[in-house]
Amino acid sequence: MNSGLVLLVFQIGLLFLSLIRSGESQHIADESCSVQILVPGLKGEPGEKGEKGEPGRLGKVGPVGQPGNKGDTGDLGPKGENGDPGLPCECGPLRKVIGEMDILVTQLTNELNFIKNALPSPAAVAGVREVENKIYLLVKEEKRYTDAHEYCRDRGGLLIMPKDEATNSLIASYISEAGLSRVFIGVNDLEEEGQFVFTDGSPLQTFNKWRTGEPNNAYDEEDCAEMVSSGGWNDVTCHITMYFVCEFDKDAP
Ligand SMILES: [Ca+2]
Ligand SMILES: [Ca+2]
Repeated sequence: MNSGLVLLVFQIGLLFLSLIRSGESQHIADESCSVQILVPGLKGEPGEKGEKGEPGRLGKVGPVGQPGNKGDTGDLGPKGENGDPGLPCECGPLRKVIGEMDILVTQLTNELNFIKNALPSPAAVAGVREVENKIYLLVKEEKRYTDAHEYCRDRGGLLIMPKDEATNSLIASYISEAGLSRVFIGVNDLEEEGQFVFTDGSPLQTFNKWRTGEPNNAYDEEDCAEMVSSGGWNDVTCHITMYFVCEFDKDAP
């Protein structure tokens, strides 16, 4: 029991005794005897808000997070700069060799085709003669002029056309070495009497090798030509048969 409460009880006792002693009514007039009851007062007004406190200490480091999703593909980059100029090609010699080989292959192919086409049988041919751009073939089969012409043409050639002294001499030696006396050559005046032309249609211009007194168009029927072993020419009938010489261009396909 605290002192306040003891004082209260004591004062209440004194009051009770005085009431009995005065015998008066319950009116309490003596201020000195007023009752003082000590009870807690009403709650006061709240104080003003305090200042903001100091920042707290750093928290603990958190756990490692989950991996993020893959990002989108980036945009196309800008065009790069032009490269440096290339070095000069040093394959000129190689190209030259290849070019020479191409020429050689073409020549061999042509000659092989010629051999396959032109040689009916080894016994029928007395061998071939060759110059820079021509191959000459003596065919030891007796044929009429037009048949001899077709024989050569079917194999990619023509009856021999001696258009200069060198060619004429070559063919003449070819004939004599084969032991022959005459062959058909590609000269005729079938189109117009007296106007001799080569079998390619070109006229005889600066060169011919007519023997003395020829062409004489004997019996009015000599429209074809032969070469004798001396190299001289003579017009003869086209209907007789004899050996003949074909010529082939090496450049022909
Ligand atoms: Ca004639
Ligand atoms: Ca004649």
